[in-house]
Parts: sequence; structure tokens; C-alpha cells
Amino acid sequence: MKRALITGITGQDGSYLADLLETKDYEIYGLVRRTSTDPFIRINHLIKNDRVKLIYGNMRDKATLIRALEIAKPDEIYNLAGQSDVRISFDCPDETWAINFEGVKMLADEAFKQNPKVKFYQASTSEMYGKTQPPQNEASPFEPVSPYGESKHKTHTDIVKALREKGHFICSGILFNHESPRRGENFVTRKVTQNLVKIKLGMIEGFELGNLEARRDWGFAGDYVNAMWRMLQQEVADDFVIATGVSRTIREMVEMASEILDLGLTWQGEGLDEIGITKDGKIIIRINKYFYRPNEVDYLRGDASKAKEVLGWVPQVSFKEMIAMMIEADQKILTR
Ligand code: NAP
Ligand code: F7E
Repeated sequence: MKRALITGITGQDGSYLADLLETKDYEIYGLVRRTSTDPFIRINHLIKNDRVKLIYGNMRDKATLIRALEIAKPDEIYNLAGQSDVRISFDCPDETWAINFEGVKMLADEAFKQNPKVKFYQASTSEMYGKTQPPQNEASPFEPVSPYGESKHKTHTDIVKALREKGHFICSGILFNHESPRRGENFVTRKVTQNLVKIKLGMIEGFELGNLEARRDWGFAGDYVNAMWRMLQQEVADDFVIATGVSRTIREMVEMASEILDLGLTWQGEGLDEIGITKDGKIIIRINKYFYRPNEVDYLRGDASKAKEVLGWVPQVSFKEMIAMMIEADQKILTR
């Protein structure tokens, strides 16, 4: 039985990955914080069935990482812990750096010290591309524009690349945006599905958004964790872009969700004065400057040909199916 240590197991990706490894009969260890932002709801089903062993620790606390590695004795490490909110990284750059760079360095150095043969997955991101024009692939230059993107980029170059040069098995999964019913409520897709469902149920009148014109390449988190696992089953460590190859604006995403809910959404006005109106004439969306980024990544569209060729990975769930899935889950939660 293989042993896996997942940091960030309480997050969206960590919980889906734990579900996947459960079906593959792994012994699963998860690093958790005492002050988790999600009190184990996403992995409750695994805890109840005793399918995951939790180890308390923190990416900012070296002693806890050493202890977690000693307990788990992993064959595979999936480092998914992160300060993952781009907007918050502008407000809290030091914390972002401490978790996303310094924490990874402590974990990776200690992991290879304890077991030079361990396989290590690092959660890299399309935010590293920043202003680089699409399609972005493994050969594209990185031009990050946020503290989040910078922290992940530095980790990619100074930790992943450097340790691999020393002969260790460590991969960067350069994942483009991926969403699901388990997505944090602060990210735009979940914010939209949750608020539109609330509007449909008459719980709120409207909500606010920021930049509607940025383009993202959105996939389904359940598909993306499968790619992480495939990366660690290779003989040779490498980096892979994981994306759908299709890019949409935030506006198009909102329109798709509104259509599924039959809200009859139309837009009026421009810029900060733009509003979204339902077929009944109710204003449900307003624009607020607060939700704009100090610096935006305008256009992401990934080219995952290498993952398809080497890993045999292709996304299974379409964008529309994913948004419908998120809406259905939010309807269940909000009518419970
Ligand atoms: P998420 O839902 O925000 O989960 C983040 C996880 O990191 C949570 O389990 C959180 O634990 C944990 N964490 C945060 N700070 C920690 C600390 N100091 N010590 C230990 N654990 C800590 O993020 P996600 O969407 O699953 O993403 C997983 C990883 O992939 C992240 O590193 C993210 O940056 C990266 N990524 C995500 C995407 C995407 O589109 N989702 C794309 C590319 C890369 P708590 O429950 O204690 O808060
Ligand atoms: O924003 C725009 C916003 O916060 C997407 C993380 O998982 O993916 C994620 O980062 C876009 C941006 O995700 C609102 O300006 C408009 O252009 O959902 P998001 P993100 O910043 O792309 C990458 C790949 C990661 O690695 C990250 O960890 O939506 N936007 N209005 C808004 N965004 C938010 N959050 N809220 C709004 O009201």
C-alpha cells in the first residue's frame, strides 16, 4: 500500500485528491491547521470512515513539518497547501511568501533529507504567466504580476527546478483555474453561483463584482487532481500545464450561470456604472472597484498538449456541466 502525504487536504484540491487516492487504496495522511478556514467539511466523509489520518501542523512551522513527514513516511507528497487567494496576496504579501515559498522550501528540503527517493508534487499555477500572452505552455515565459504569482514562480524556479537538478523527483503542475462545488466562496465562479442561487431563492436582491473582462481557462477540479496523480506515476519528474484550452471572460461565466437559472440576464451601462438586470427588471449585479485587482492577469488560455501526450490526461467535465454542478450543489446547500 502506497503512503501519501497531502498538505492542504482541507482545501478544494486536497479533498478531491484524497477522494481519488482513496479509490486507489493509498494510506492517506493530511496536514491540517488547528485554525482551518474550512473545519474539515470537505473531508468529513473520509474522516468518518477512517480513510485519512490527520496530522496537525503548519507550513510556517518547521518542527511540525518534520514531525508530519516522520509520521506519514510518504512515498508521495502532494504539496497543495497555500495562501491561494490572489486578491489577498496584495494585502498580505509576507504571509503569502511565508506559506507559498518558505514553507515549501522547509517541507521539500526535509522531505528529501528523510527520503531521497520520495516523489514530490508542487502546486504551481497559471498566475506565474501574468502578462504573457496565450496560449501558455511549459515553454512560455513567466511574468507574474501579483505577490501570489511571484511566490509561486520563485518556488517553481528556486525549489522545484533546483532540487530536480540535484536528482530529486519533484514536479510542478502548472494548473490553470479549476473550480467545483467545493471551491472557496471568495473565488469568482463560486461567488457567482452561490449569489445567483440566493437571488433565485429570494434570499438576497443582488451582489457586486469587479472586472468582468478578464479571461480565464476554467476546468473541473476533480479532473485536475487526476493529472497531479499521473505526474507522480511517471519514471521521470517533469512539469506539466493542465488546462482545457478554452478561455472565457468573467462576463461569459456570469451569463452561463444566469442562463442555467433562467434569470434572463442583460447588461446596461459601462465600466463602474454597469449593471446586470433580470427579465423582471431587477438589478442583481453592480460593479464595485473594491473587487478589481491592483494588477490584473488579463488573458489565460493554457495549452495542455504535453499532458495529453505524456500523461494521457484530458479533461472530462465541460465548463457548462461544471457550472451546472456548482449551481445544483449550491441549491442543495441553501435549501437545506
Ligand atoms: P484552497 O481551497 O484555498 O486550499 C488551500 C489549502 O491550503 C487549505 O487546505 C488550507 O488549509 C491550506 N493552508 C493554507 N495555509 C496553510 C498553512 N500555513 N499551513 C498549512 N496549510 C495551509 O486552494 P485550492 O484551490 O485547493 O488549491 C490548492 C493549491 O493549488 C494551492 O496551493 C493553490 O495556490 C494552487 N492552485 C490552485 C488553483 C485553482 O484554480 N484552484 C490553480 C493553480 C494552483 P485551511 O483549511 O487550514 O485554511
Ligand atoms: O478571480 C475576476 C478577477 O479569484 C478570477 C486561484 O485559485 O486561480 C485562482 O486565481 C478573475 C480575476 O481566481 C471578482 O479580477 C471579477 O480576473 O476566481 P478568482 P484567480 O485570481 O484567477 C489561479 C490559477 C490560482 O492559482 C489561484 O490560487 O475574476 N473577478 N470580480 C473577481 N474575482 C473575485 N475573486 N471576486 C470578484 O468579485
